[in-house]
Amino acid sequence: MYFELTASMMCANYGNLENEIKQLDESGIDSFHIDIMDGRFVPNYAMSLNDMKYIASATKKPLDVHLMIEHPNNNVQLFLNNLRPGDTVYIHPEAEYHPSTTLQKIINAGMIPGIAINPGTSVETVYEMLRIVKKVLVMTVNPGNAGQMYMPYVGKKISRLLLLKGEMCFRLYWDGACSADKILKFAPMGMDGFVLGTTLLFGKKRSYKEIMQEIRKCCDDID
Ligand code: S6P
Ligand code: MG
Repeated sequence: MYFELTASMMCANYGNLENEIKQLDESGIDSFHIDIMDGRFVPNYAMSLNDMKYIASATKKPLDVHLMIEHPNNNVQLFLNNLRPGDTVYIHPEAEYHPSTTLQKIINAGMIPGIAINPGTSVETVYEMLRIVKKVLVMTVNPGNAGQMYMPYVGKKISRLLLLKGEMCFRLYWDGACSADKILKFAPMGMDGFVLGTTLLFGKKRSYKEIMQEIRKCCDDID
């Protein structure tokens, strides 16, 4: 089966970003995941608007922008102005008073609207938004850093979201500590894609192409 595999660009080598993008592009990655952090909603600063713009200029593949910022409604337009129709923008509903207003801005700009759900956020609190969005990003680690441990209690929430997916018409994605065994376990259950970071793709002694071929082979074997 085919699953969307997206590269978490906060894990890339910024000493040679141009080459990183080229190598990832050629490895068969589907999209580039851009983690924007403001040091307030999460205790870290990661990528910036400028990083996003550069990556957009260096690839034709879609961007998957994950806004981990407080009150995204104030600044989402800055990101939307620099994206191409069909790119995805995820907001965290916990970070906004009226997240549906922000989602509407994303829709009006021609982008794919998404929500990211923290490990401690329950399905009930985002239920109505599941009707608005096209993509749901389940955080399987607390947001803010790469290289963290998977939170096993999120598995139950994934099962519940998978039951709602058909009726509500969204696609479900995994973000955090994505390993081959997690793909093998959760992909057959109905996940649509995975964000690949340091666990599976970055900082290894092998090329992105070699690693991606192995992951694709794994995915092909799933019915
Ligand atoms: C975390 C962020 C993620 C990570 C990615 C890292 O706040 O949203 O996108 O960058 O999950 O992957 P890994 O395998 O290092 O946990
Ligand atoms: Mg992310």
